[in-house]
Amino acid sequence: MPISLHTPYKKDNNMLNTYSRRNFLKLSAGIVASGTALSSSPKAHAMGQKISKSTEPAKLVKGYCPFCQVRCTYHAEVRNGKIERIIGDKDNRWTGGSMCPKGLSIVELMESPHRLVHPMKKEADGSWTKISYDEAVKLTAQKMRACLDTHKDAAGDRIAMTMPLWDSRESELAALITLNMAGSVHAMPPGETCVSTAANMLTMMAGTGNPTTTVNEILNSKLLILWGANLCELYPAYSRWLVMAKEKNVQIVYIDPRSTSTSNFVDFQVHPIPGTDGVLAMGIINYLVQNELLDEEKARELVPELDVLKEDVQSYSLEQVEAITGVPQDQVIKLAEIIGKSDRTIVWFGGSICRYTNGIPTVRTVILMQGITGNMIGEGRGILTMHSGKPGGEHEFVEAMSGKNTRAKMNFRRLRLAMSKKKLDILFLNSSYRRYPDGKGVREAIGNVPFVVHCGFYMTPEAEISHLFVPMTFSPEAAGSAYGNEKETVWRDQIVEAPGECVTAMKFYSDVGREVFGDKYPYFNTPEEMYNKFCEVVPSWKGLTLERVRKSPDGLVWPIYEENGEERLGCVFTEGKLLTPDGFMKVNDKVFGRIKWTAPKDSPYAPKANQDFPLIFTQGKVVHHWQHTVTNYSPSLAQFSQGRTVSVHPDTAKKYELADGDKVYLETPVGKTEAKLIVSEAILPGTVFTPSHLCPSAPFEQNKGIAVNDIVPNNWDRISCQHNGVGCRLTKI
Ligand SMILES: Nc1nc2c(c(=O)[nH]1)N[C@H]1C(S)=C(S)[C@@H](COP(=O)(O)OP(=O)(O)OC[C@H]3O[C@@H](n4cnc5c(=O)[nH]c(N)nc54)[C@H](O)[C@@H]3O)O[C@H]1N2
Ligand SMILES: Nc1nc2c(c(=O)[nH]1)N[C@H]1C(S)=C(S)[C@@H](COP(=O)(O)OP(=O)(O)OC[C@H]3O[C@@H](n4cnc5c(=O)[nH]c(N)nc54)[C@H](O)[C@@H]3O)O[C@H]1N2
Ligand code: SF4
Ligand SMILES: [Mo]
Repeated sequence: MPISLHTPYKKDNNMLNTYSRRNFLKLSAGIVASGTALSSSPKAHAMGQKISKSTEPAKLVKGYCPFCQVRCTYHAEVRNGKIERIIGDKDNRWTGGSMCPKGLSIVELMESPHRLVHPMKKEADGSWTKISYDEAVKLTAQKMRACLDTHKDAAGDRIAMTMPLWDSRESELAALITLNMAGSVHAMPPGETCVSTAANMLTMMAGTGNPTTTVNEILNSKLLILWGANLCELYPAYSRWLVMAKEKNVQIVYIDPRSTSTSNFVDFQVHPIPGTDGVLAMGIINYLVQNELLDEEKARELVPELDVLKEDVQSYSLEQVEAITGVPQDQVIKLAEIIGKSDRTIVWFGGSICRYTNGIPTVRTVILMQGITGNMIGEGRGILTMHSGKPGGEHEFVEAMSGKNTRAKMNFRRLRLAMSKKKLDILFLNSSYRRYPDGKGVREAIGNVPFVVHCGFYMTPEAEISHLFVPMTFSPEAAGSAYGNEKETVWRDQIVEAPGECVTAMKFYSDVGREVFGDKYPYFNTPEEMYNKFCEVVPSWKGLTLERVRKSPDGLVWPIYEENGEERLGCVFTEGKLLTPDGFMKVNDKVFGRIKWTAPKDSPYAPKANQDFPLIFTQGKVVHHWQHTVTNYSPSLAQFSQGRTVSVHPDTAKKYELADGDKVYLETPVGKTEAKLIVSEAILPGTVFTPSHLCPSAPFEQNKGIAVNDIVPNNWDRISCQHNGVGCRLTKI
């Protein structure tokens, strides 16, 4: 029998305590104030430790956190070549000077005894040999030259790269230039596995792939909808914006199947069954139409095809919405009334609404909802996203430096196929491969590539499957620029020296490029040199000069077209029009057709679902870890992990005769892993949640675990890789 998905939801008021957030915050404060030793490992250095007795005066150097897109800026106190303290920059208007322990863990990660600081080459028998940096560059260049000589013009399709959230824009640009010089355009951005559906749909429907406004505008709004955006845990330093919004009486609504720390800041939360947000949005639009809460004339100003939309949503009655989303009708009415009555609404998209096979229609419907209610353009209106904000100009620059390339770009799916068919010669693996669904299949595909280079920090699963390892600098060890969620560009100076032969990706790719292409390669000696050239070449960067960016405590918001031009915050539709070619939003799209919702693939509530897997699988990020790799090497952060856990509602536990603390197998149709059961009212009945950060090579037991994507099938929506919504089951061990 399928599990009831309509059990009334009760909020777990003890959630914050059980999550030990208090300890977490205490830790954060402790590190900032004193650098107190909090390490759980005798081997490791604590964050900001090794305070020297020398009287050498401390130096303050500006930096920024390399992790989440809040991009906290800080001053590092440096003495005797070591960071003693990291102090959040109180003049940063986005963060107010706060930082979270992930950012502060950078010192520990840099000083980790597990860090690899020399290039290594894998021998035929699988053992590693230490080599020099010059040898690593020469070996890579030789492989690249051989590929170019053998395959000529076709070589461009035999070389590819996966990209991380880089230590700096200059590293990313150098990597792209080297790739482009070899004729390849096959660089896989992390965005592809992230919020790319939201970014692409925003481009298609509003003409900008970025957030359409900046976070300060929520203070001008009347309603903020956090649609699957777990803001407090995933952008911790942004919680203050929710506090400020509440002080201004902005109503805050949260849509998430789980209660999280974010729930404590909101006025109203609905808990849809995972993957059904599209139906919720269609139901809301239908309700607005049926109950005359929509000014149709105004709606047509941005959405001339309103009648088509009305037709697409008309079957989503309140009964139908409740049946599919599990949200009780009175809550759907309440939500629709709140939305219908607000003339200043900002929607903040979480990545989760992209992480299902029906991400495209879901995102489109919510954007249309903003469009028809007059909430796309102007103060206090628009759409924000988690991870976006990337300023434009990169392609212009890469082309200007290394020529146009008209080759059609593969997505990761096609690249994976090329690897399986042994059609790829060189892979620059600059990310985890564990970020893609069906991690085991991806690993197997990479196994067919004869030369895999991994740039990284530790002996991770990616290093293990590579032929060449090149050690990278952590962010305080080199200068460079980066961007944050508000499209703000920040600059950091070099704070300390890098150990061993660690280099920036900028240096490695530039050195390989020069070795292969000689003087034809556009070589920059320093990140400063490249940054200045960028501003010279890309018109939208003319006003983002290094001098200005360096001075600013929180970065400058892109674009600024004039030298000394004014920085613009807020709505990007400055002319009062969308940036699409005709200024309208489409309902019947040439590529994606009309708005239509289908259940996520392999979901237990899809038609013809496999009833052997009756629970809905979801996973996601946790406040105390950054992605799936590096922070797993921080002892201080490890103490907040509990290993592989799986959370379920008490009703679910009862139904399957499971109890809190039980050891269970979490199993999907493609694999299983051991987990510890957490019974909590913070999650919707019928759904399971497991954290995504664990890493098989983590040096701490609490962080060790198979990659969660090893048990996620190879299902995507047409743009984003999707990770959620598949059926799963729990069995007691
Ligand atoms: N601590 C920490 N912070 C991070 C990161 C990190 O690794 N660690 N990574 C950064 C990056 S790159 C990104 S892209 C962002 C991602 O930020 P988010 O997209 O906010 O992150 P997720 O944890 O994937 O999902 C957020 C919430 O979606 C809920 N959810 C799951 N399924 C559904 C659904 O079907 N509908 C709705 N409405 N909600 C659902 C989950 O319960 C979860 O609470 O976080 C950034 N911040
Ligand atoms: N199961 C599951 N999968 C997910 C997600 C999830 O929540 N759950 N989230 C998705 C999202 S939102 C994202 S953004 C992606 C993130 O996925 P990834 O970008 O793969 O993230 P990481 O696990 O941090 O791995 C990055 C690796 O890149 C390398 N690296 C880091 N910094 C640098 C650098 O400056 N230079 C170079 N050369 N290398 C560097 C390090 O070796 C590190 O191991 O994962 C996606 N996949
Ligand atoms: S909130 Fe984000 S940017 Fe700020 S310190 Fe934490 S991880 Fe880094
Ligand atoms: Mo992301």
